[in-house]
Amino acid sequence: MASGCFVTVEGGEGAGKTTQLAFMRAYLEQAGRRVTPTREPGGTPLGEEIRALLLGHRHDGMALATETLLMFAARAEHLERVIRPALATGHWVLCDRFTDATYAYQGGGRGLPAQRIAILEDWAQGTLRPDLTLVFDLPVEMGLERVGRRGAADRFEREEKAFFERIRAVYLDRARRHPDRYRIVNADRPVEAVRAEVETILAGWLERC
Ligand code: T5A
Repeated sequence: MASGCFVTVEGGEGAGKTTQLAFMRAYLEQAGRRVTPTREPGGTPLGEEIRALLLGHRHDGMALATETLLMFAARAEHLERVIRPALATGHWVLCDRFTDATYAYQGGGRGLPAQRIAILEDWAQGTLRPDLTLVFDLPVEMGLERVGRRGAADRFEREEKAFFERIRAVYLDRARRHPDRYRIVNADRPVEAVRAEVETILAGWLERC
């Protein structure tokens, strides 16, 4: 059976990833594809427990190495139990954040050298990389305003604006350096306009997976 397509969605806080991922799922299912939607950190029972440790406030100030290794611990479990099995049975895997988020947040945001992340990436993933990564881009203030309306901030959402500017810069840099894999989507538009562009991108990939 053909391997499925591995699609990740990335971007800063409140970029609309979760909103668009639901539309992406519906679009692909209508096109007759089998889809596994999932997210990081999380996506497995163990991963969701790790997510609670990472996003909650019980361990405010955890060491950067701890934070990074927990992201990859959740990711290793996710790859083994969900992502690889789904791809192997021909599913499209739609993942709300993946390793680009580690480069952006722990690398750009917190200053961990990218080479360290690359070592963990190679170890946990082997040669597996997303086929397509959509980077939802919008001004930092706008994304924070969107998530601010939701109420209590998680451990990352409490960071200062400069932290999110560095994250945005890493995403844009990675996307521009590898245009074959990444698509930058202007997320500073109404939901339906973003959706239309995303569906056009996906339409171009239906032939490939
Ligand atoms: N993280 C994650 C790391 O540090 N390293 C890693 O390796 C990984 C994998 C995850 C956190 O973990 C960090 C990054 C994150 O800080 P999360 O709660 O999953 O935490 O955070 P996000 O992925 O940022 O999820 P959010 O829900 O905050 O943002 P989304 O999914 O981008 O946005 P969404 O769709 O929920 O929309 C937010 C709000 O905006 C509205 C929606 O209705 C909603 O109210 N909205 C729009 N409003 C106007 N116009 C549009 N086009 C809109 N689209 C959505």
